[in-house]
Amino acid sequence: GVKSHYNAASRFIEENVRNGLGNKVAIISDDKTMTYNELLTDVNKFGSALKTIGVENENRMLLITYDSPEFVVSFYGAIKVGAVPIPINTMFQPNDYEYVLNNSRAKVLLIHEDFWVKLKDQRERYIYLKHVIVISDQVVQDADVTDYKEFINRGSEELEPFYTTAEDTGFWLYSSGSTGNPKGVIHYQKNMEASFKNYAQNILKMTENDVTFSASKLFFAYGLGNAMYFPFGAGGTTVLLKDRPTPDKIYETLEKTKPTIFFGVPTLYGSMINYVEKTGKIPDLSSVRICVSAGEALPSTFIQKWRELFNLDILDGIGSTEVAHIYLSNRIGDIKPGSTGKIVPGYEARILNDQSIEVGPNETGDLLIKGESITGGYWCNIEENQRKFYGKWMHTGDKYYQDDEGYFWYAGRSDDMLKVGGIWVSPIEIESLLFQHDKVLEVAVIGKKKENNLVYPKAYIVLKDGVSPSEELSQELKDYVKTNLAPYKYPREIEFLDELPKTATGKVQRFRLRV
Ligand code: 3SK
Repeated sequence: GVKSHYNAASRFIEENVRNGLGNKVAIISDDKTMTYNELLTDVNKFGSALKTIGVENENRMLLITYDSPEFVVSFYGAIKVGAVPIPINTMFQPNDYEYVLNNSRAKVLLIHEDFWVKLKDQRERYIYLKHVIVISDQVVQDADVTDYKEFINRGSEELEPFYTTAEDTGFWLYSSGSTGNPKGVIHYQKNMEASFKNYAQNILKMTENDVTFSASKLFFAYGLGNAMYFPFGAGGTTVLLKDRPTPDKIYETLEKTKPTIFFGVPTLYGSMINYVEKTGKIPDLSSVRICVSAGEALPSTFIQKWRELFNLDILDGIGSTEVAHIYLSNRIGDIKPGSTGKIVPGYEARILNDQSIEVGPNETGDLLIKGESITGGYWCNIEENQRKFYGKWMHTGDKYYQDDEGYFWYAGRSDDMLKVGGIWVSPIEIESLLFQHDKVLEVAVIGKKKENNLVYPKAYIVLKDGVSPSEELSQELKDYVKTNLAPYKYPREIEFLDELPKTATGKVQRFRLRV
């Protein structure tokens, strides 16, 4: 028989209205606010408008939009009718979008016009795409697409949730791989509730009095929890910022909107600290009760500096797109600077050696995680699924050790992936692109550590005969990466070599470049 009814849009939107929070502000965005009543109405309208264009349960919809009410409305509107929203990185390049559109077989694309102008000329390459809905400040005139405002007004204000169960697909996210293309990570309807309970309630003690602000965008798994399903799970309020999260913008937003929880990544905390040191102005963060960092290990100096500047703690943790959110974390009142803290209740961890035997304290091994919010697997990717999942356990790809007191310490990756500014970057992808440049003979990309242990991509390049190294060429190659891949992937440093270190069989010895 069919399992009992559970729909995540009912849980995260409707339930707040049923609980008497209808007139409460759910979203603060630019100078506008949206109450839970208004949000529910728009979710219903969007969901029923999807039905008017023939969208059915399990059909997929790609979202390429800024952090905005439209993101939230369309995400939950799709879930309410049993369809599957897939938020996508807005820093991707057109070939990445072509890949995810075709790989996901999305029927519908919801896109801000700033991104659509870069894609529309190749529409015939998106083989499964039937409908494009464009968000714009103006009325969109193009006959091949539908204007968001016009679209949502087709829908009815009343909408019954589709009969989904907790184990139906709720949403997908795409996660970058060390080789090849991004992988579609399938999350169930129940997974948002599981990570809300495990992390937002147990660790952050989130309640309806909380106002969240995340510098990391909603299309990241980190941002999606921070700024959407955590605050809505608690009946709280989220602050959404459309702009790029620069330190001045972040401080301005913090002072203006007065959140109680702030979420960032280590490089951002670093530049926010620099900004204060440079300008000599201490912004007013008195509304904030706790700050969170994830993405990569937070240098302990940042924890100390932040305390000195703002009298605030930063909780460092680690999560993944596959787990939906954070599974190892420091706790309020229990922070061991430099460590990733302890296991979040609701998850279990194992550290295994090369023979798959569990290691003792202070021994480094591969970290595996088990818990309720973990993905059902990657879409159409048998090989990665077999490599990554082992019964209920998932290989994180991270090396860790646990100290005598039970705190976890990050000890590197088991593959070549780098975290740059909290975002996965594949050195192999950068190498493959640079290799196509007509002046490049050989290339190897590694993660170079700055003095605070944060990592950036560095490329070692052997040039073709007759090409001379120069500052201009170095800039040309950096720009080449910036314009052909998501810009944050470009190598911050390039070193020209006469040859790359290699084994007798010709394999590049990256470890010799890493020193
Ligand atoms: O990068 C992380 O640590 C992270 C945290 C929460 C959710 C998703 C991710 C990738």
